[in-house]
Amino acid sequence: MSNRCYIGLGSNQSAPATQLYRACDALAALPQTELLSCSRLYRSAPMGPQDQPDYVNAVALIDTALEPLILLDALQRIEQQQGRTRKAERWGPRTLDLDILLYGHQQISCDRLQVPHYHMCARAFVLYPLAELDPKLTMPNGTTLQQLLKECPAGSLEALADLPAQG
Ligand code: A4P
Ligand code: MG
Repeated sequence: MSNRCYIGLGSNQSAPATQLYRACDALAALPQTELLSCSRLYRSAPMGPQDQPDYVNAVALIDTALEPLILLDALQRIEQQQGRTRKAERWGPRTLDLDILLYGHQQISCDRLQVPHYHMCARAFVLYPLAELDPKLTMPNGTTLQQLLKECPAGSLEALADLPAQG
């Protein structure tokens, strides 16, 4: 069975846009997974500690037969392959962050995985790229993406470039 999943991509180190392009290629290469679409890239000021570079973010839509925790393992491997080192500092700089935003309409809560991704509903750098991919999206709890956008100003968010189309 396949599941439509939205993946949040973020980077603020080592050529962030290039990191996101590479990550999209890596998503497309995952087993039992098809990359359906990617949003444009967006730049925004860092949320959290301010003494770090601006972030580049995007959202990708995949269709996958990988179970949620297997998908999480795969995403963490991609992060590691792209030089991510986990530090104690919360919300610190990183070469690549891949978050499972939505996994079909499932709500998942276990030690390693919280879906929908916590705080995604109030983050402009998640909601605006998501709206590009599916403006009519509804959260598993019934809240519409349009309702969330109304309560989430774009702030410093700025659209940059298209990610290349994937077949
Ligand atoms: N985890 C739980 N749920 C999930 C999920 N849905 N997807 C667990 C992915 N992982 C999930 O993540 C810590 C643990 O969360 C994982 O081991 C997994 O089991 P992490 O990637 O190691 O840590 P983190 O990313 O530093 O922590 P956190 O709290 O997830 O950070 P965020 O929320 O990702 O924020 N500013 C801008 N403008 N743009 C950004 O993208 N990102 C951050 C990081 C800070 N400021 C930012 C941005
Ligand atoms: Mg993360």
